[in-house]
Amino acid sequence: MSEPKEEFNKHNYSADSIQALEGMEHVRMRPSMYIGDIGTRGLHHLVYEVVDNSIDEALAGHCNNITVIINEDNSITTEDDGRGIPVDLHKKEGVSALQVVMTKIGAGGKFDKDSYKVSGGLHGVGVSVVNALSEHLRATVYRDGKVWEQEYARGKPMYPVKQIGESDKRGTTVTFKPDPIIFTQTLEYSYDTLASRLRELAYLNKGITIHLIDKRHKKEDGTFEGETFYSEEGLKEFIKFLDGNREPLMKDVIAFEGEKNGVPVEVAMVYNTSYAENLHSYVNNINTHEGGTHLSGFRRGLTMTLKKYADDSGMLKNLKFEIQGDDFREGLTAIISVKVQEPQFEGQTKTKLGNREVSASVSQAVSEMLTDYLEEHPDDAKIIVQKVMLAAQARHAAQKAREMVQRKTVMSIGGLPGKLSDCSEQDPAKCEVFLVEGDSAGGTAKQGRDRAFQAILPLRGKILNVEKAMVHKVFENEEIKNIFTALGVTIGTEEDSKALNLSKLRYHKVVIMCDADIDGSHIATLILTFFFRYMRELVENGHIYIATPPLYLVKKGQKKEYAWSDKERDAIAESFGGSVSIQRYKGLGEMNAEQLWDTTMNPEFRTLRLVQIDNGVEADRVFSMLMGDEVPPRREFIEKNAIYANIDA
Ligand code: 0RA
Repeated sequence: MSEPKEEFNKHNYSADSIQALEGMEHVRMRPSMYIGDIGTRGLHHLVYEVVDNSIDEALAGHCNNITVIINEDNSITTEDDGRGIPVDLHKKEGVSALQVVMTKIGAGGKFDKDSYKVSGGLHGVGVSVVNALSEHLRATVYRDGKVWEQEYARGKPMYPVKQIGESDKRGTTVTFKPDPIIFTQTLEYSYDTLASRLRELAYLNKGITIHLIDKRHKKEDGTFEGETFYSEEGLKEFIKFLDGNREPLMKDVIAFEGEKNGVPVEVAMVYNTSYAENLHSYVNNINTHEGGTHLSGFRRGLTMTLKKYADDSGMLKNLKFEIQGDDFREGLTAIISVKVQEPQFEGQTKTKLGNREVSASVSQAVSEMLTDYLEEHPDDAKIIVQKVMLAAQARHAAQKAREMVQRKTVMSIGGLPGKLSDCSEQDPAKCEVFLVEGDSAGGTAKQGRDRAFQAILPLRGKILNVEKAMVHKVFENEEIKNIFTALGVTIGTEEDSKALNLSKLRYHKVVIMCDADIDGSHIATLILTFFFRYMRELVENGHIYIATPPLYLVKKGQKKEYAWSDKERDAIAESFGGSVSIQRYKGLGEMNAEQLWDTTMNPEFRTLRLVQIDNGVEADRVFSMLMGDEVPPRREFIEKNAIYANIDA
């Protein structure tokens, strides 16, 4: 066995390696700068960062299989069958290339600029960041018949890269355990979160096999929980998966794949019977939910091609309305994926593509694929044009309804909904509004609140299911109009009928407060669907919360404590000892004002759950499933996920 030719001596670090060390220290001091946050998102981001490197190997044509293992102790192992990280001496750094990749921030993995590297997470920071934020990491490289290894403690090499054996395998295996000093909120990996992202990656990069194995959960047959993601057809299959709960208007998914002006472009789209527009775009496998030039290129290509087809077909002769861009996208689900060598990301969350040249590439790709499709499928073409005409008609109706909402909001002072019990504080940053299910719970909340900064808006019964309603129905709905006016949010500008104006937002915390039962969680889901579809930025900016009322009150004599789960209830009962009385809260209405304040509204003691969108595509699919027509998948999902399911039985 041989050692790489290098000096490993803490007294003779080169200037560069001292810099590397400082870089790693900086990551530990300012982790959010590199991975977004140090909560559950950042924790999962570590996995994506390593997997991105394996995906790069696959895109370069050197890797077919990637495996992600959640180990029993919540450490992660990723394996790939790529070329393996080089282990030879890195001339400039004077140590093994492996050590450079693992300890130098911004080395990014690849040394030659020409290599075809396009992936790289939102922050695209490289495995060294994962290393810096792990209490322990082991990198094993299978390359040229040999096996090499190096381990690190909080990013620092524990020994020089060494050969540990021989093998004809090829690839890289990395095992890391996130550092509890950094990740103070949670160290537990979510199977579902990882599965959604890996599934997405498999659709975005067809032909790669990605395994997920959860060693924390052994099944009855002795194997572990897990899934394999593989897509033969890429985006076409992604659309089918995404739109599985919607009814398609056409036989086939329309798809394009190719290179336009040096930009690899993939597009897939389908029309369905819904009224929602579902466009998802990616740059280098990153979901660009703020859109950008690739998305505007898609829109332009779509509008121009369909308009031309409709004009030529003569179907528009008797149309009394002018058709607008929006009208072409009602009931449209589409995915646009481009690979850009030097992407410029802009926008609040740096998920908006700025590269000008990409717009024309996508627009041309769409024109080509759509023109061909319409010519070959005249029946589908007719259905699409009819759908567009209906959308134009509905938009005119919606416009009127929207102007009503608008007018009400503008009159703001004195124009607030009668049902809103406002707070006295004027600074939105300090204000909260509780959206409360039902007038009676609304009454209790009104008594229990701190009126200085807490407002109450009671909502009557089940609010409108916006997933199934046409846009103008949504804007005509009394409860929804109240939400817009109470929050001070307006929608629609000259250029974009769906643009939100949040500049007059009246509360920075919007809290959904519903009963802790199946009905309550259904209502909460309806309200969330509304926010997701019509005020998504409010969700993205972290303004939407869910209140968590307790499920039980455990009493013995003077002693009383609330419980939020069966487990907690039993633990409290045991600590009280002897016979205790247990009251189960079926709904908010069973609590008095003081109890509601103590448990659910008082910032000192309550738990608010922040609503976050981890994976926009998955969220879209889940909402379309929960609120759509198909009952069986909805039931299955609720049974699997409803935390309230068992207490209602
Ligand atoms: C640097 C250079 C090369 C590959 C890699 C890094 C690499 C990194 C990771 C991380 C996980 N799996 C990986 N696989 C490869 C190019 C290798 C060459 O030119 O031989």
